[in-house]
Amino acid sequence: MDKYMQPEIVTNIDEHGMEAPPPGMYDFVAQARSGSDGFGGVSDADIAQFQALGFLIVHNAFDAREVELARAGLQAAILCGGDNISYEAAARDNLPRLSQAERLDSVRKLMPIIDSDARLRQCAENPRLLDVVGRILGEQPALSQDMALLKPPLIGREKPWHQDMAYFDYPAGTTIVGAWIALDEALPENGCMMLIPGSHLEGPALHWQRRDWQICDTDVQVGRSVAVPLGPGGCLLFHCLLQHGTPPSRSRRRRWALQFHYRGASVEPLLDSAHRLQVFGADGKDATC
Ligand SMILES: O=C(O)CCC(=O)C(=O)O
Repeated sequence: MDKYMQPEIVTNIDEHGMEAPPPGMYDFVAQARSGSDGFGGVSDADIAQFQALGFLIVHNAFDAREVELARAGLQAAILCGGDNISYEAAARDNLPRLSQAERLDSVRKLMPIIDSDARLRQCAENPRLLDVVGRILGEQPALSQDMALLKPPLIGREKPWHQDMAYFDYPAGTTIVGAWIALDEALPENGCMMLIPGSHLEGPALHWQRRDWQICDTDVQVGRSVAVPLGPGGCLLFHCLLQHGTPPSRSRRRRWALQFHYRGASVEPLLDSAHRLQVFGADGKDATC
């Protein structure tokens, strides 16, 4: 059908009653594939690329055995059923009736994770990862947040476009490095990362409470968006002001990932969110969404 003949979309509520992103929110102009091979292959030019573009891809950052251990750790943490687990809305009402296999494909997020299983802590404390993050930060890294982000087949929702710094309470100018580690192949169709190269140099964007705490859909420059497909064990390192998000899953393939955030060890968090909300929130500003 000619695209101009398509019926007007009258609702953006998906079949699970959740608000879906507007069409085109996760279109992309390119796929970023070039990166270093292993943390040991990260050169000074790669670190300079991180500073210029706000991200760095490390393929094969974790080997197959390390990925298997992390998956097993995550599986054990899910089946323990701790209160660090958030489920996809589409599965929440059915939890008591789900088999173990179905339960594994109903989880959206676990946070925190490193105290749930030693195999997950080992990923966060991987010396090769810490060495590269330390080179980016210019000082010894300290872990400031740890989580697992799961995109269950077909029901995995989007993570709307945002900047991670809009979630963190640190003094202005603090750099936090995110490490997003794929435990499955991550592709556009099962929810790989999408990002806007260089957007970390454009400063804080206003965030709004909409489908999530997010950048206004109409403020996202989708025409600059780049998808970052990764193989299992691949790692995306990214700056805390880089605009990014992940699309809903439209695939039968699960997408599990770990995400760790590191600050410089000398940086102390702020005691409340007043500064963050003043910078990233719209209150008192002449802005609409
Ligand atoms: O893994 C995802 O789906 C979203 C990750 C992300 O952007 C975040 O949690 O900040």
